[in-house]
Order: sequence, then C-alpha cells, then structure tokens
Amino acid sequence: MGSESIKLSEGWSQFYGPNLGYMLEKFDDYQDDPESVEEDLAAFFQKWGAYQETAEKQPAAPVAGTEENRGKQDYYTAINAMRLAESIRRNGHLMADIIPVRLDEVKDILNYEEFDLTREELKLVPPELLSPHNYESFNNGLEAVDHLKETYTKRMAFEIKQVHDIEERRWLFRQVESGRYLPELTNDIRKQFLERLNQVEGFEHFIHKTFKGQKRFSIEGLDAMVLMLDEVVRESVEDGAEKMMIGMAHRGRLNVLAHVLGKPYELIFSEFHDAPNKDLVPSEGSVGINYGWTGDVKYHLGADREIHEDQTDVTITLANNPSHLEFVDPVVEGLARAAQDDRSKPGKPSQDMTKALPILIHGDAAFPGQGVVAETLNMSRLDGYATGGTIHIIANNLIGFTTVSGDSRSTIYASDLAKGYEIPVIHVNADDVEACVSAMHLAYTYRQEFNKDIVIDLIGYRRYGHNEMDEPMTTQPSLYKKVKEHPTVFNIYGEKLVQENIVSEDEFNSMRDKLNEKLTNHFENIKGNKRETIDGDMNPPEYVEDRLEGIETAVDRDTLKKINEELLQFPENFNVFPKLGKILNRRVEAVEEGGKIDWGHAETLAFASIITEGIPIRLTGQDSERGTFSQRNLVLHDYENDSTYYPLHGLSEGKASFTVHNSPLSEVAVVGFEYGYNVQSPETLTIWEAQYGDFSNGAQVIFDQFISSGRAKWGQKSGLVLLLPHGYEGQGPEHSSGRMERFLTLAAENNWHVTNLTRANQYFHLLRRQAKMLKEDVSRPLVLMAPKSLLRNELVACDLTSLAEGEFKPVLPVDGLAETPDKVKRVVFASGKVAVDMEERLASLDEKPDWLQIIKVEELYPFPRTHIKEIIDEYTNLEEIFWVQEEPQNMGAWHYIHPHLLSLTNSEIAVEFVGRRRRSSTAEGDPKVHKLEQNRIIDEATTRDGEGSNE
Ligand SMILES: Cc1ncc(C[n+]2csc(CCOP(=O)(O)OP(=O)(O)O)c2C)c(N)n1
Repeated sequence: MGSESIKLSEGWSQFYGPNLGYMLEKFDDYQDDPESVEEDLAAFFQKWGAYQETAEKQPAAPVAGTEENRGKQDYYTAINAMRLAESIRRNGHLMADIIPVRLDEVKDILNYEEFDLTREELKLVPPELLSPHNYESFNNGLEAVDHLKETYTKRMAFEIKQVHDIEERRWLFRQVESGRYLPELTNDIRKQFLERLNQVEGFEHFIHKTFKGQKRFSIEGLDAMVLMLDEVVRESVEDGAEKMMIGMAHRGRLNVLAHVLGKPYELIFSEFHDAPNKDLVPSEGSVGINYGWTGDVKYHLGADREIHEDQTDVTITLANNPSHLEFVDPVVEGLARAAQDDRSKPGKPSQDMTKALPILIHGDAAFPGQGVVAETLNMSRLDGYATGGTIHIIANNLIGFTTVSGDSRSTIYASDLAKGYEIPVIHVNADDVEACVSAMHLAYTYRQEFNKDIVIDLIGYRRYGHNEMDEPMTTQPSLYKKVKEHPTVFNIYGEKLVQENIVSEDEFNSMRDKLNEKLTNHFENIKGNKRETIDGDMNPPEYVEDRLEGIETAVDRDTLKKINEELLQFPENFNVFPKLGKILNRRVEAVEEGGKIDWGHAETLAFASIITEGIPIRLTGQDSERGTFSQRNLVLHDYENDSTYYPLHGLSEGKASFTVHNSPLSEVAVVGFEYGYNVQSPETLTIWEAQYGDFSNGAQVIFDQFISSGRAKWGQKSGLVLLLPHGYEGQGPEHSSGRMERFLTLAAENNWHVTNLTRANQYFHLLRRQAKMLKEDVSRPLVLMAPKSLLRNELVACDLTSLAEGEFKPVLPVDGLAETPDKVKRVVFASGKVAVDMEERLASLDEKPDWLQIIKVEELYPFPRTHIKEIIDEYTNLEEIFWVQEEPQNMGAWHYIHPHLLSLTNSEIAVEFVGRRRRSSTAEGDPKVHKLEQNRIIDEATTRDGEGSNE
C-alpha cells in the first residue's frame, strides 16, 4: 500500500484487512519517532490519532457471508503472517544452521502451518507488512517470509530483541534484513581467504608433526577466527584507529600470534624447539615480544605489532595473559581506556573512543562460567570505564576441556549472559568463512555507530582433545566420531572455490605443499640453535633491585598555601552543602594558622601538588568520590541543583588531568581495569581503593597473576597504588583486615611496596614518592593499608612544616621515649593502628617508662633492614624485642617479620609475639570482646613485671 492512496479526510475507516495491519504498524513507528514515517502518513496520524474500534471509524458493516467474512479472513491472515515474521526475527536462531557438528536434529518451528497459513494465503499479504526494511524487493508476502527465513535461520543467526534502544534495534534489523552489512567479496578477496585458511591450518599441522607431543591448543575448527581478526584489523586501520587491544586465552593463541600479531614463525618454532630466540629479529613490521626474567609459557605471552600504512600508525597489542581464564578481560579494557584518554590537560581526561578498539576472545565454557566476564560487561557503559564498545568473540568449540555445555551452563547459548546487558549477539557457523567475516563486519560497524559492545558467538568444534595430547573419544565418543569425519574449513572453502572456478584444482592442491616448504625453511633457520646451557638464575635487572632513595617529595610552604587556598575557592553561585562547607573551611586554619592537617587533607594536598607537577591522577573505588568514611570529598555536589565541582580542577597551576570515579560494586574487574590502565599509561598515578581492605580478596587473581608477578613473567611494569582500609576497630571479621599477610607473602624481587602508616605527612610523602618514580624503571606498585578511625585521630594529623620538609620514612620511633638509650630493655616493633593505640596509651601517662622504645614500621616490604639495625644497635642493654600486632598470629606481618628481626639480632635476643592467638577468623564479632583483646595486647606490650603503663 502506498501512502499516496491514503485519504486524509476519511480517517481510519478507509482501512481494513492487511492495510489496517500495515497502518497500525506504521502508527507504532510514528509513535516511536514521528520522522520515521512518510509525511502523508505523519499528517494522517497527527489528524486522526490512534486507531479505535468505534462504530464511525470502522468500515461500513458489510453483508454477512460476503465482504465481512473476507475482510475478517484477510485480517487474520495478515496478523498471522506478521506473527510469523516476528517469530522468525525472534526465534530464527533456534533453528539456524549455526553448528557445524551437531548431534541433535533441528526442528522447523517456523513453518507456515504452525501459524495457520498457506503459501497461497501468504502471497496475498503485502510484503511491507512483513519486511518494512526492504519490502520493495518482494512481490508478495511469501517472498518476504522466505527472505526472512533465509536471513535468520541460515549460517548466521541474530539475537537483537534485548537491545532496548529503539533506534539501535531498528538499525540492526535494517542491516540484517537488507543485507547491507554483507561486505563485497571479490574473487581476489576470496582467494586471499583461502590462502589464509591454508596458513592457519597448515601452521597447526606443521607444529603437530614437527614438535610431537607438545601442547599448542590448536585453533582447528575455529580457523575462521583469524580471518575475522584480519577483517577488523583492516577496517580499523582504514578508519585510523591508533590501537587495537586483544585479550584471549590459550585456544588458537599461537595462530593469532603468528598471523595477526605477525610473530615470526622462527620465533614460535624456536620456543617449541628450545632454541635461544630472544635475539631473533622480526622479518617485517616491528614486533615486540614480552619477556620478564622468570618468563612464561609460550601460549600466555603477549606481543605488539606496529602497522605503518599511508599516514596511519596502528599498534596491535595482544595482552599478556595468565592461565586464569577471562581475568585478562578487564585488563584489556583498562589498556584500551588509557589509550583513549588524553590526560595532558587539567580537568577530567578527555576521551576519544575512536583511538583504541578492544577485542576480547572468550571460551564457550569460560564466558558463562567466570564471574569476571559479567563484571567486565557491566563496566562497558559506565562513564569511568567505557571504551566505546568491545567486540567479543566467543571461540565456541562446544566443549570446555572434557565438559559439555549441558554441564557448564544453564542457558542455551554460551553468549546468553551478554543479553542481560542489552548486547546484540550474532551466532555464526565457523564452517562458513564468508559468513564469519560478514559477522565481524557487522559487529565492527555497530561498534563504530553506537560505541557499544557486541558479541559474536563463533560456533565451530575442537579438532583434537583439549591440548592435542588428550583423547576426546574417551569422554565424547559420538561427537568425536562426527568431528573426525568432518572436513576441515580449508577443504570446505577450497572445494567451494574450485566449484565456482575461482581457483583451479591444481592451484588448490599445491597450496599446502608450497606452505610446508616455507614453514620448513623457517624451521631450518633455527633448527641448529638448540640451547646447550640453561641459565637458572633468572635475576631481575638492577633497576628492579634498586631501593627507592633520593626522591624528593617536600613541597614548599608557599606553594602549599596557594594550593590550599585555591582548593577552597568554589565557582560563583556554587552551593556547597553547609555542613561540608564548614568542615572544609577548617582547612584554612590548618594551613594558615599552624593547625592540624588530617589524612584526607594531606591526601588532597598531595594530589594537588602532583597534578601541578604535570603527573595525571586517576582514583577509583567504591564511593571513592566522597570517601567511604566521608574523608575525601573530591567531588562537591551543589545542594540546590546537584551540579558537581572538582576542586582539583580549579588549580591555576594544574598541568595534568585528575579524575575520581565511584566504581561499580566489583573488586576483580575494577582492579584488573586499573592495572591495565596503569600499564598502558605508566605516567599516571593510578589508584584503586577498596571500600574495606577485606573486600580486596575478591580481586586476588589480579594481585597474584598480574600485579605481583607481571613484571617477572612478562616484563610488564606497573606503578598501581592499592589503598586497603585496615585496622581492628571492633567492626567484626569483615571490616578489620586488608589481609596484609597475603601481600607480604607475595612480596619478593621488589615487586611492590607494602606499607602501613601512622602519620598523615607520611602518606603525603609516600604518594608523592610514588608519583615521582612512575616514569622511571624503578617504578613498582604500592600497597597501602589505609586508615579508618585514624583518619580523624589527632595523633595522626600533621602540620604544614612536615609537608614542606622531609620525606617518607620507612620507620618512625614514638616521640618522647628512650631518652636514655642505656635504659632501654625492650624495643617494641609494630605497624599501623595498633602502634597508634600504644602511642595513645603512653600519651596518657604522666611518666613514660624509660625501659621501653616503640618503633613503628611504616614500610614493611622491602624490609627496612638498615634503619632497624641502627635502632637495635643503639640500645646496648636491650633484653627483649616484641613484635606487636592486632591480627591473629597466623595473619598480619608476624610470619614475614619474625625471621627478619631474628636475623638482625643474630638470634641472640628472642623476638616475642604479642597479638591475637592463631585464629581461623580475622577478628571478633563482638565489639566488647574486641576491646578486651585490644587492651590486653596494649597492656602486654607496654608493661613489664609490674612496671609500666597499665591504667
Ligand atoms: C579460572 C580458570 N579455571 C580453570 C581453568 C582450567 N581450564 C583450562 S582450559 C579449561 C576449559 C576451557 O574451556 P573453554 O572456555 O570452552 O575454552 P576451550 O579450551 O574449549 O577453548 C579449563 C577448565 C583455567 N585455566 N582458568
């Protein structure tokens, strides 16, 4: 029905049967977007509004048995046809030919009869009712339905309905139904596809026969993945992206390294052949392979490839990856976001999403199974974490190790999780290379258009067992009988091109021999290099072993005063919440009149001074803008209109960006993200803050596999800061411990610093030290057990002079003790809040015990050996050394520090433990019991044979 046949004067009564159905659908479109329908229709809808079944709007009542019945029948036919069309769109994937090797039968759930239709009836339905996106191509409704079936049930299938944004949804349907997304594939391109498939498969076969019995996690069965990556690289280069960041697990990684990252065959072969390879020069392009001093297995190593084309320089990065499936996902997002952010100017970083494209390749068992995937998807549209859309490929080989999908997920598809995040999903049969490349083209176009994530569920199979040495017939005999008989993708495509006369049979048959000759030559080049000696020392480079010394961190008084003043000037008409305004205003006297600068204030001054020195800062964590303990307030909210103001953006001397984000309620994904961000932008002071330190163990995999060991395994440097609120304050087992013991256990080779401070000025200097070394090779992460009640403790606050002078000190003696060194019989070492508890106890005494010295160990790792040794040597009559901690004996620093302290005294003086006894739970649940325990610890540490500080 054309709009020219509509009579504006006649209202809805002129339509019935299929035409009424058509108009109703157009009216729905009009309601969504009045501009989406033709002008005549819009004018009609404006005049007549919605259709109502009132007498005067219906066509005149026809005579029973003639017009009326026919009209009704037409109406039902049209509605049924529309139901069928909708059902094809919604359910087509359920009967699509998307699984190359399947054991079950596919049922046709979309036949005409199910919808009370015959072919003849469908022919009478106007095609525009069923396929509004390209109805011009069809003569009737039957053709339109057949086209929809072809589109939605063949070797690509689409799940789109979960996308809530109407414009996007329409765009997707239009692309799919019109076939606009299908790239033009010339014969040359198709020949190149065949050659690529030859390389992909031939490479695997060559390794299989040359390096017998070695794991390679073959790509075979999902070979098209390489061609899909080729496609996205080609399009990104054309569009001028600067960076592509890829995260993937073991499956097909060697193939991706060889063919997408351009890692030379020689390098890969030498890793299999145990030949020295670090000096091999890449043959083309520039390839950086990442090595640390202890190294990693070949299918975890990442690489960088640089492509220089015309005027574009693109870097493709395959991120280093631990065995832990999916944990690299947020890391890659962080890498991409950092590459998109410009941090060189004051204010928030400005983001350009076109600069970097993240691509994540998942396993079909890992994607639904690992929670970090959901956490990563949840970040995809958040202001602080969005990366302009990630292209996800599920490398779906139907199986996870030996576990079939029925045992590894509760959903039909591996991709179903993504639908909860309104992400469109394309399923594609991995045997159909052209469909796979088209799927990638559509995914890429969608990402460019809407800056959102999209998932391609690439469904293939696994040619061998999990790692080629496993025998899959033992656990999945039926499936693997079929797989064995199934032709390879190279053969399927080769035969197709031969049939279509695009390549000759001879050409096809000789392709593999030519490739084998080439691969053999590459192998011959390195064959003689077999490693003769093994260097087992694996020592880190000197700069890693260096201590951090000589980094000046003081800021002169005038600068601090100016910064402080500027931080307290808000824009005109900005209404700070009065209560907060009063608190902030106390910062004037703290700086100007010799008052006390508390922890939050010292932090703000440190941040301000750092950005005035041109070092950008990014701080994230749950509720970090205000601060869990209301201590920070770096984003102010106008209490009249909710507008926001960042005082750190108002500095006249600001030279770099500052941003702070409240994170989603995640630990593992957000820590992974910040780690990635920091790796990509090592010059940025990147800080993650736990709400309470206890919760940080949700990110344990990132601490273990990336932050603590990434440099040793992959040479991947990071200067990330972790703020972990820690301290026993009677709040129960889950709000007391930042699990310092775990960070100390992982500490070695200067992989990070572990600190637990007692003064605000120490925090100021430590942050500045961290910021100032970021660009240097010595840079390393910082783990800081952050305070809670100490945030507002008078003893912890500092004065201006302590910021304007001095530096961070790894150990601090308690003031006013040990005035006569000869009299000191006991030295108590402690760290963090328990040390302040002891200081408070002693401060309440009129007379200080002369036999006691308390030393606060502010930096636990690296162990401040020289400083502590000097102290111990000063007390010549020393009889006992105590280590005091509030944590149970099996937690806290005891097991780490005990051997260090013993070694300093040549084991001549016993080192006693004072703290809670070994416990399975971190702390008491009852605040009164906590108090009892805490008092006992302080008593034991500060009293002696009846003498001492007991109240
Ligand atoms: C977090 C984690 N748990 C367990 C494993 C052990 N593991 C290695 S591969 C694998 C199966 C993965 O299946 P899938 O995600 O489908 O990928 P595929 O190997 O089939 O490509 C398992 C369980 C791991 N590597 N990481």
